[in-house]
Amino acid sequence: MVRHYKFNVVLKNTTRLCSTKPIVTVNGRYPGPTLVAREDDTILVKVVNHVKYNVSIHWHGIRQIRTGWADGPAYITQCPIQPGQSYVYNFTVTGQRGTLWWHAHILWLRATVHGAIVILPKRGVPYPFPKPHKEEIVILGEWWKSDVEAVINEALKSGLVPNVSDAHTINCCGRRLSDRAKSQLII
Ligand SMILES: [Cu+2]
Repeated sequence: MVRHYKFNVVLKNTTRLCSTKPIVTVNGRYPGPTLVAREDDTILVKVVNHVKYNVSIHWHGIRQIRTGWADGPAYITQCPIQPGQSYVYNFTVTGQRGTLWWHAHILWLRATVHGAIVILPKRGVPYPFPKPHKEEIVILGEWWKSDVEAVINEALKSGLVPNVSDAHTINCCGRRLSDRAKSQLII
């Protein structure tokens, strides 16, 4: 089966920790849409870039068998998708199942451009563990109050480590880290 997805890369004003900033998203969503496929399916994702940054998307953990050009690392397996341009990722999922994720693979856009990939086993084939009572996707992320591209650019200019995030997120939402938690994380 072929599964079609359309990823519009767009800015979206988003509020966290009582402040609002435009973030780069897929289809205006943070985290982005979930891809669902069954083993042996082909996934076609048309990515249309509506933002000012060059963009590429990596399908993290997918074995790209003879489809290396669909892997996504910008300047390695493809030229990035330029503003106003589009690209169709085309790959088949073989020999693997479970939950993976996709993310932007250029600059620091992956901070907000990411989502889950659910690969179901072939029909009649169970997962290699007892059937769960319920399935839930959990996506852990980090949130910076400032623009993430500014954070990484500042670090590259100064040669110092990038500023730590202001909060962690679980499926989009988060709480500010206490100073104590923050210092524990910086070790
Ligand atoms: Cu990755």
